[in-house]
Amino acid sequence: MTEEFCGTFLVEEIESAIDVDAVIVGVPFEDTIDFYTEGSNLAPMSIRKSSQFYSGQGLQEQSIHQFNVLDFGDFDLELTYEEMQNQLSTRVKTIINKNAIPVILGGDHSIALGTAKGFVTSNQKLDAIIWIDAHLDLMNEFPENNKNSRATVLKRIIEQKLIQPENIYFIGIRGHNLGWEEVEYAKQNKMKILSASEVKDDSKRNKFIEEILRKHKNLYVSLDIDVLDPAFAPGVSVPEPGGITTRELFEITTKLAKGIRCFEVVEVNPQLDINSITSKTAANVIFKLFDSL
Ligand SMILES: [Mn+2]
Repeated sequence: MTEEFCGTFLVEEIESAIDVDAVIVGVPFEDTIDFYTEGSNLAPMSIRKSSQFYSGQGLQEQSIHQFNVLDFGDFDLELTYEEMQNQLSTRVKTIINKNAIPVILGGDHSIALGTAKGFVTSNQKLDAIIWIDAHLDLMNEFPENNKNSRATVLKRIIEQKLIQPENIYFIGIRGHNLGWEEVEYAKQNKMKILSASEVKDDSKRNKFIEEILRKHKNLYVSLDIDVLDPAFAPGVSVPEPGGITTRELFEITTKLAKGIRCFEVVEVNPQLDINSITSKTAANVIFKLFDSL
């Protein structure tokens, strides 16, 4: 049985819905590459369950309870990459065309190709992608011979011309797990990077976000939860030490909130988690978003 995200209403279709502010969509898709530990396909249900642990109400009046938020449940588990992309892009497009915000629960990061396609085919213009992540996800193939993994997905989004590379902003990049080819690719194509250590600098962080909001209106924010330090989010497939704090992530999403037209959180891996803290954190990022919309 599907348990809805706290503060939302479970629905089986959204075509007939009116005055919707946001729609939760679960995409329990995970590639079958041996390199990664399985488990991110368990994330949508785990995040929903974790959300039920909370009231959803914070210190300020505005909360998820002031909005009409629907929960569309999860996609089937057994979809191929192609099928998942088609279903996700159709759903994202339908939601954006209703002037509502898709709030997508992944899944691994490879789902983002479907999200980006959905945004681009909607009646809204995709102005910028904000990739909040420890990694660039710009590898051509990773692992070898695989062009559709969580490490290559942003490269595919660019190749399919869904976004101009200079309208891509990275937040939280770090570690020693990057490919030199992707670092060069990002630089050559003038993508903007706020590294994890720069996130720590309040003025640098605020300047970076203000520039995004000054230049762009309709944002697609793709949050890979491994941007957080593994101490804050241990349940991820590719942990990188030296990450940002949950508090810093809240600062970032709060500031970006007004520009967000599409939001996703990916890479929660309940199989590797400790006391569901990563799922609970993901649920709270979503609560926090509604506090500031
Ligand atoms: Mn990623």
